[in-house]
Amino acid sequence: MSVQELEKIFQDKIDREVRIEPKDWMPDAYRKTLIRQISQHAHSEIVGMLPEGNWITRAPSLKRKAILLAKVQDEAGHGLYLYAATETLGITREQTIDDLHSGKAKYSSIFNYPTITWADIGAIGWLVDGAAILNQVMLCRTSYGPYARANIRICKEESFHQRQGFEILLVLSQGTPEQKAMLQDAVDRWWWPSLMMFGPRDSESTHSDQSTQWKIKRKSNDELRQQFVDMIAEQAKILQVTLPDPELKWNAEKKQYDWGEIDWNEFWNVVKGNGPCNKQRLDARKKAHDNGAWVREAAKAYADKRKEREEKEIKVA
Ligand code: BYC
Repeated sequence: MSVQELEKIFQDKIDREVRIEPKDWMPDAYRKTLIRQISQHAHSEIVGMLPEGNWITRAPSLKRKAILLAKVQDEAGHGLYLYAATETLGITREQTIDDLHSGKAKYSSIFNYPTITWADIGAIGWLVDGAAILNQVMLCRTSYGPYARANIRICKEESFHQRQGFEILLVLSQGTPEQKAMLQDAVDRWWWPSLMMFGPRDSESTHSDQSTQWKIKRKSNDELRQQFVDMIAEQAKILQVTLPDPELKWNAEKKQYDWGEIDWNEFWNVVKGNGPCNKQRLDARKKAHDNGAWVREAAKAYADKRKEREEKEIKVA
């Protein structure tokens, strides 16, 4: 069969909403796009453990500490489902992780900002997990089976993450003037970076058109961002916080919020590696990977021994 015929069968499947599975034929560019996006998603989950992990030892109570520990562990689990999904596309986990460490692969810009106060942990749950859910709910229906199924599991845990963040902030919003100020300061710092999570404007997005045709993406960067603003602007009223955008205003005609301009220079600067914590995050990941080398060696030695023993047993039988 010619490549054109195979491509036609592939696109027909996508158009009929049939999921693509690892052993199905797929165009090289589809495979490459998925490896890029799923591995970057996995890296975001793993690097994303660092800003919150920073507060595990300083959580204000035993209950808060237990919840935060569970959340950070969930993020590790998400990373693992996603690395496994990436491997189904024919790339090794080692290569994927090397690409992160060498700076070739990206991870979400949001994790390059510092967590300065306890309110930042609430703001991450509310805003960062809130933004991630909108994107990941869409990805539950993405055309590649293993990625869609990983996102279904992720979303179940992610909704708990957002609620725990909102609840942290709700408690602060009913606290002392200092606590209220700490809440407002965290929202001021996390609002714009959260909007940047959805990626560049549609007109600047390099992959969107093709990814939409392949149904990897089902909503555009700008559509999801607008959905996020409309959701958060309402929830902010309950927390009695102001979102730091003087242009934010309900537009009754459009039935959505109008809002100001993202600082795209800041976004690209962070994406290119020059954000406040990029170096610190990558250094921490590399150090953790190096420190874990002996665990990987021991696991491999054990697996080799087991295989050898099983082969011997088969021979004897
Ligand atoms: N940061 O053509 P575009 C979590 C890059 S973690 C950095 O629109 P696409 C959590 C983009 O990669 C979950 N780079 O791309 C964890 C591309 O560059 P390359 C995070 C960005 O792929 C712990 C270029 O800009 N979620 O929830 O069509 C604690 C052009 O963009 C960003 C995911 O990872 C960015 N923000 O659309 C708490 C979702 N945005 O690759 C929470 C999975 C864009 O050509 N990813 N770029 O060098 C996606 O859904 C899509 O990849 C995006 C971008 C919507 C992000």
